[in-house]
Amino acid sequence: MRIDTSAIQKHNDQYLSRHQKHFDFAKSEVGNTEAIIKKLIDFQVAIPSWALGTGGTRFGRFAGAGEPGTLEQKMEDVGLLHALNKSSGAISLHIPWDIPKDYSAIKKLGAELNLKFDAVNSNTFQDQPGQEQTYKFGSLQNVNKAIRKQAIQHNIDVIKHGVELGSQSLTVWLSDGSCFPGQLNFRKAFQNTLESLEEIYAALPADWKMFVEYKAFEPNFYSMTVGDWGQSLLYANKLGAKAYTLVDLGHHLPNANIEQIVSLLLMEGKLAGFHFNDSKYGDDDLTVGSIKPYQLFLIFNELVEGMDARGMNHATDLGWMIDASHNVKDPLEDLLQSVEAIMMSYAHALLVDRNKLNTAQDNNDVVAAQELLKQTFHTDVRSIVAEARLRSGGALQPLQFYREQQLRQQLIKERGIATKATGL
Ligand code: PSV
Ligand code: MN
Repeated sequence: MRIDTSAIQKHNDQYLSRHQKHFDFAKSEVGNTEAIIKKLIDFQVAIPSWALGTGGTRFGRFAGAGEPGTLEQKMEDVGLLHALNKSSGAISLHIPWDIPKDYSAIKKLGAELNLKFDAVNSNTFQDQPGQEQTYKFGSLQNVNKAIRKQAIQHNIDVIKHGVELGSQSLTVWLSDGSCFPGQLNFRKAFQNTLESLEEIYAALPADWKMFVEYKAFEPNFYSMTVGDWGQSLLYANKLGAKAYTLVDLGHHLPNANIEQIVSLLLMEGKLAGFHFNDSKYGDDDLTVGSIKPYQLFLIFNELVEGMDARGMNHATDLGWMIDASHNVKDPLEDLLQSVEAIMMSYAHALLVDRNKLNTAQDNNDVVAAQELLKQTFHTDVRSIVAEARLRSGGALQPLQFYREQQLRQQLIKERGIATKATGL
């Protein structure tokens, strides 16, 4: 399904005068709106191909309706999001859930929908039908060389798919680890993993990056072989200049100071980018900004500070992606909410008065520093984000538009109620 641009125009006309009032007020409150809007327009957040269907838990899955049943339909869903918010101009494929059968047709569709192909993701956390070796006891870490070889080859195949589509990075997330004390020799597991990653790294094209994603627990519950940012950074440093640490917000132990992790990874030039989501307990994969919006702002504050310190391009130098699961919501509505939360946090971070903050920090003025961040966080930036969308041709109120136009009902008409998107 493609969105009729005249419908967006009509929607915008309806909300324009109200928006203008809010935007005029924001402009009077905030000094550098034009510079912020320019940055917001450039900023794109990739949508993972596995987030377009209804998610589930280990207790079950309550299917949605009108889910995308093919890669083409998943791309159309991302195209729909992008048409509405103009900030979702990339898709990230998980292999083998979404193996492109006809590269040129998929590339053509991507171009029609204005979508880029973000990082490709390998999957050695599940066995696939017909697969020779099992990953039950790990993949790249496995004590059995034949299993490691199979997992290495899979990652190299994923790179090949990505090259065909114009991706430029490989994300490796390993479920490898152990469930019980004594099960694994930690050092051997690390060394096997490193050697395996080295072989994959050697197959990276010159202009590619490798993102090493860490996770504290699940599905292994005693140890994870890439369990935290320290371990990921060890691998990235040992692998070389093209390897980086990827932060997924849900992959930490409770109360971890993620903003500090981000700051130090940026300082080391080793931050790959983000998988955004939110959580209350563990890897809950909830809508971005739904539980801890202040933390999200603090993370963006460090991102902007750290990227500017290194002269980095906010839009292109790191990989930005949502990695969430929608168990009780329409995935497209959830993704619209998530992208909006990301754009708001980014806008807030751009608003921070760096000189004032630096002065407060240099003078040990704790209250001034804290107040500055708090006041910035409480500034209403919704109309600034909406203005960026408007100028790019998106909808002033994407979620409202989605509901008013009954887009899910249209998708159900096209696809039926029984289609099932691939993924977990
Ligand atoms: C693992 O929990 C993860 O965050 C990794 O990024 C996976 O590739 C993704 O979720 C999909 O299951
Ligand atoms: Mn992730």
